[in-house]
Amino acid sequence: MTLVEAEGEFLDSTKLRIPLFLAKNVTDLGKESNHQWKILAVDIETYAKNKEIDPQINPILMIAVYGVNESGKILKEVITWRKFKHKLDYLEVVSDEVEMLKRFREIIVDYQPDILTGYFSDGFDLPYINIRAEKYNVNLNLGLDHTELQIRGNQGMKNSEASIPGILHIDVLKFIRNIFGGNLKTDSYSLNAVAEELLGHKKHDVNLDELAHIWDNEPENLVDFCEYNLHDAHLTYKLCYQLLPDIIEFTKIVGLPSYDVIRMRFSRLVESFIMKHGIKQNILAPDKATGREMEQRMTEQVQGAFVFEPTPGLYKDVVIFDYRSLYPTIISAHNIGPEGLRCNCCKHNTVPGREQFWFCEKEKKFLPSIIGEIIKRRMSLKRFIKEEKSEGKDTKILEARSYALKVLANSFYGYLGFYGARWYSLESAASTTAYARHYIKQAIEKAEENGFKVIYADTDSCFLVLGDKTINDAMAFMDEVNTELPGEMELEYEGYFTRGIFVAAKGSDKGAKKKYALIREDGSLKITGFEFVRRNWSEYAKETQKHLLELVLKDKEKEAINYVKERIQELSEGNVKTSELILKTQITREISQYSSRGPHVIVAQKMIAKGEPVPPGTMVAYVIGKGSGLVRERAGIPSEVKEYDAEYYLNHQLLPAVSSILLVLGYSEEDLLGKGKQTGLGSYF
Ligand code: TTP
Ligand code: MN
Ligand code: MN
Repeated sequence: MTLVEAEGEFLDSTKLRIPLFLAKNVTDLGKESNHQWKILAVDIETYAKNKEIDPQINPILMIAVYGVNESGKILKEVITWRKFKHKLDYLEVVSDEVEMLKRFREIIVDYQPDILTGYFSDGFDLPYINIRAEKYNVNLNLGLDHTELQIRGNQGMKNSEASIPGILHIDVLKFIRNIFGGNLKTDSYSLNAVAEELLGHKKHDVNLDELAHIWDNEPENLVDFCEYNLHDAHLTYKLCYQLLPDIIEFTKIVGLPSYDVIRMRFSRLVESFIMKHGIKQNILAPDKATGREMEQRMTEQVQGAFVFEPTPGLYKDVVIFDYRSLYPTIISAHNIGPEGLRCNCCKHNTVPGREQFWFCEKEKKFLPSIIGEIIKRRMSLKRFIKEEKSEGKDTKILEARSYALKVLANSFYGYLGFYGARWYSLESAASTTAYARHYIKQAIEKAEENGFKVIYADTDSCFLVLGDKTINDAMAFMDEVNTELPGEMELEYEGYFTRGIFVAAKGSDKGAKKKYALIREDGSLKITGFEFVRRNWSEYAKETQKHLLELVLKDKEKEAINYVKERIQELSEGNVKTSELILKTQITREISQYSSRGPHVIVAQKMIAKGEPVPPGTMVAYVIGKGSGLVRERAGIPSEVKEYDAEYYLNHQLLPAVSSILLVLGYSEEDLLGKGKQTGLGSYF
């Protein structure tokens, strides 16, 4: 993925679709290649009555391709084999499925893309196409050496991988799922959700469940599906085009072909990264463990991070500091790794709290020396993001890249303690967290010495209350910590918040960990751990919680209490739309295999009885209806529930969503429901 210069000669290439060059000498010019990649995206729609996906039985109905060539010309086409009246200029209607497959082959061979892309094309589009082509003996010799599309993996389509010799196949979903997705807010990696978040694209929805019926009975209505098909190919193209710089970045860092990089998880990416540098530095890779040793490793654990328990309450003027790339900078600064462990020369240099371990101080060792590259890349990227942001540019994708680099760097730590690692070193992993605990405790101590009250700390961050001090004082404290830190270690200022709330853990008066909400001067919120980020809560409960947090953080306590009272009243009087009360649970196996019948299983059975299939993976939506008997038996399909069970929603959704927050204000559930004696803010009314 960089520019190289090659000397050599052209050979006879009649057996190839491209020229053949034998390079005798290749020199890396160390420059970015400005090659314009020719990308072709593909997407298929299949016949699936009752959501049944079976490539042996069900035909492909349409295939869409979308690409842009070197001179900017767009190729967009949908091929189908059902004749109907239409005015679509991109639609090609052929006589049957066989002709469609042949035409698909022809397009790819003519177009000769550098990259063929799809969304889950490893596990759906390409294996499906392949199975259909095999069935009809259509030769899919797409490779630049005339070889066929290759599908690897024999545990069914979902787990397969598709490749074409000479053409890079990028399954965008694989890259998102393995490397890029962690930073996304969406909890679904569907094409629509990902495109919406990364590209800001609006949905183009059709009901795919109807496609088979329309294909059979109302072909004149196929237009929408063709549009949809092309739209998906187009979105996939855009995602691939936009993410390609990131894929290339990772390819360069890790030193493996892009094809492999996007299909790997972080633990393997890290090892490849290490091996790449090992080759450069002439370092022999240790063998992997086997047998007993492997089993032994699997039982071992290290002590984790330090968390400072918060005291529930509402705080003013909160400042957060957080160490930048903490574990990676510790590994680098303290030369952590198997090679420097318990050297003969530095016995005095023991790890805080782990006096049986020490690492060499004299000579920088292999592992800690290479992690710096990732830290530096991320640092410069973060600077760039800041610049772009200040110019008002969208930095979503850059931030996802920064996040991916962060995870890659953090995976070093996980790797050291991972039983399958070549450079396994439990002592090193344990020492990394020991140093981390040491450094966060040190920051807390310093903060207190400087007169700040520390209200919370987790792993590498600490939350201070300014009190009678200023932000400048806090910055001075940070500088003081930083002057004493080794290497690239640095405590960073994360932000100032006008207010923050910490709530009690369930059934306890102690503060919950990793659960708080803060508000910035501009009114934006930073919320961690509250229920409204989870999906088994109704929109109504989530919305109430979020709005309540906002009011409380904006110092509108009286309004907050009134708001909750209004919501309770509205809910109790049956005035909430059932669409806001929908609960969702995913079905993970065949319904017949469920022994316990939760509400989602009961509703799934109702759906099946109505002729609507519920295969594993379906998200079942339901509402708890009013009536007598068990709650789960009153769960119904949302559109069929006339009256919801207000008491259920009050006790299991609304109150649990708000009570811990109100407790901080000195208000109990009884107070709200007007039952017991009012305390605390009750005096306002
Ligand atoms: P973070 O502060 O989230 O990460 P960071 O310090 O590496 O990077 P940043 O510059 O964005 O602050 O977490 C602190 C440490 O916790 C991190 O260095 C390693 C560990 N950690 C993991 O092991 N796995 C994870 O998924 C995360 C988020 C952190
Ligand atoms: Mn950090
Ligand atoms: Mn942190």
